Amino acid sequence: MYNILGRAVLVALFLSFQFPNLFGQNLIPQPVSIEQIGKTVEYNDFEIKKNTLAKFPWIGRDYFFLAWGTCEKRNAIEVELKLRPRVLGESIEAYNLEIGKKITISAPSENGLKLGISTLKQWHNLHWFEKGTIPHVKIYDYPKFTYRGTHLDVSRHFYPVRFIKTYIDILALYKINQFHWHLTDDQGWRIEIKKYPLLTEIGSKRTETMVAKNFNPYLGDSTPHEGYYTQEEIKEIVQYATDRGINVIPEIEMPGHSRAALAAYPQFSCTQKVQPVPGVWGVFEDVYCVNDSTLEFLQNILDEVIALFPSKMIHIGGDEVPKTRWKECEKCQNTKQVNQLNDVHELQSYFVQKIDAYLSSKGRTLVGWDEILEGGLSPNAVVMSWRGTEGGIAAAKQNHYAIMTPGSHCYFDHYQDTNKIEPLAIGGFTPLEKVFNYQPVPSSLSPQEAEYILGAQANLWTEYMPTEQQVLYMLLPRICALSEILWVEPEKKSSFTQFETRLKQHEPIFERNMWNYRKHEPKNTP
Ligand code: TNX
Repeated sequence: MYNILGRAVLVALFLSFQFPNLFGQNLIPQPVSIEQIGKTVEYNDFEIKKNTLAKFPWIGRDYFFLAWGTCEKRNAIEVELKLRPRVLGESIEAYNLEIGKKITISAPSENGLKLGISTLKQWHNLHWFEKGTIPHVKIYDYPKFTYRGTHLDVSRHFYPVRFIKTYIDILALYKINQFHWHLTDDQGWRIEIKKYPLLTEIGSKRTETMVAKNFNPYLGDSTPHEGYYTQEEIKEIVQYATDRGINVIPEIEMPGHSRAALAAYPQFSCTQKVQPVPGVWGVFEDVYCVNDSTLEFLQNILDEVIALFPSKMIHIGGDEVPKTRWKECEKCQNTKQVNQLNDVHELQSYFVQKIDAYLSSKGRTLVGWDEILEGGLSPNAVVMSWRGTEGGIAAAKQNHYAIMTPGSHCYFDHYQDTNKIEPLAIGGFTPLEKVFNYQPVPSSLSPQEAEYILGAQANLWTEYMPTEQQVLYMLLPRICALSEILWVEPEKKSSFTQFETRLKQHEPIFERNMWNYRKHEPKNTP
């Protein structure tokens, strides 16, 4: 008996060793179910029929050929896409993918179809070099969380449209469905606003940037840094992301982190002093002055933002707002008095509530960093919890939606290793395994409260990422770990070692695409 069992185990081990790559078992994130039917498919290239292309115009020719990189069709396999009814209680993002004599993707929504395409694309990226017969498989898949986000700060450093598309390609490959675009901050305003041209004429340029961490004594690089996206470019990016199943959430920072805007329009600050766009990092005391004319200015900006971004969620920042100026400002004190506010925290809350009411009147939902909890949470606000998980917990307990992005696990501007050769980063320590072990739903929440945790997000603040290559190095491969925890139910999650094995097979994808990445060295390698 022992012998037979032993043999069976050995055979099983041998088989899994022989075919570690087959049947989609190297996919990230791991699908909910993969069923193998038999060996049938001779696979070379795929062909999407013209009528399918007509029905789903977002699979344009470019996208298709980009995805599969082929011109010649030898033994082309037909790809068919089908919208099907949603099964009761099923995730709207579910999809079925069958790789057989033909490839069929069916889903209850277009986003489901796009997720199926993403799996197919990843699978092909992993296997394109293997010729021959592959097993007939059926995948049924859906995500654990509806909000699977990644952020990018383009204020501290600006990156061109081409790079933003690459970034989106990577997010789509790993089924991230929310791109949080941090478009404004102290060091640069990066979105064209037609009504206020100085925002970009003045606010998108700084004369220089601090070298490394030379705060004191200050050392600048004497190199101007500038850039912004025109409204046409924004539309192009939004379309590009939408085609790949990604929603773009714009962030317009207020009332803090607003020095670039105030450099252009100092009349909306408390002191009205003209100050340049800073090239040094930090939190600045000059913020928007809380009065009606500032609110009108910001609402006009939001009007243009809303017209460009179909996203239901609009992020208004709200973080790190020193109250120094407000305490001494006549206008702010007047606003406080007229509205019977007790302190400056309530003044911040008043400000956020005004913006919340405005966005709500336009059918949008306000998202803000967890400081928006201070002084009372605005009725419809969604909280992005960054200073730990407490903000998310507090929001959920007040029946508000929350997105988890704690510095401890989701800050991809933190170091990935303690070694001395890592490129300069802001600080912290967030290695791959830590991201993989993150569980977005805090254990202190009841099952009902847990429903308010929409998901999680990685943040890439770019103070210390002056180049595209550095951004990618910080993103890859940690985004793969985030993707896994946002998609897979915790009880079905693989071991970290198994994840490492899968990840190794993704490195050639990064290399072929010339995406810079941090090579992961599994600890258990002999
Ligand atoms: C805090 S996270 C900030 C950013 C910085 C980041 C650096 C947040 C809402 N505010 O302004 O870039 O730390 O890690």
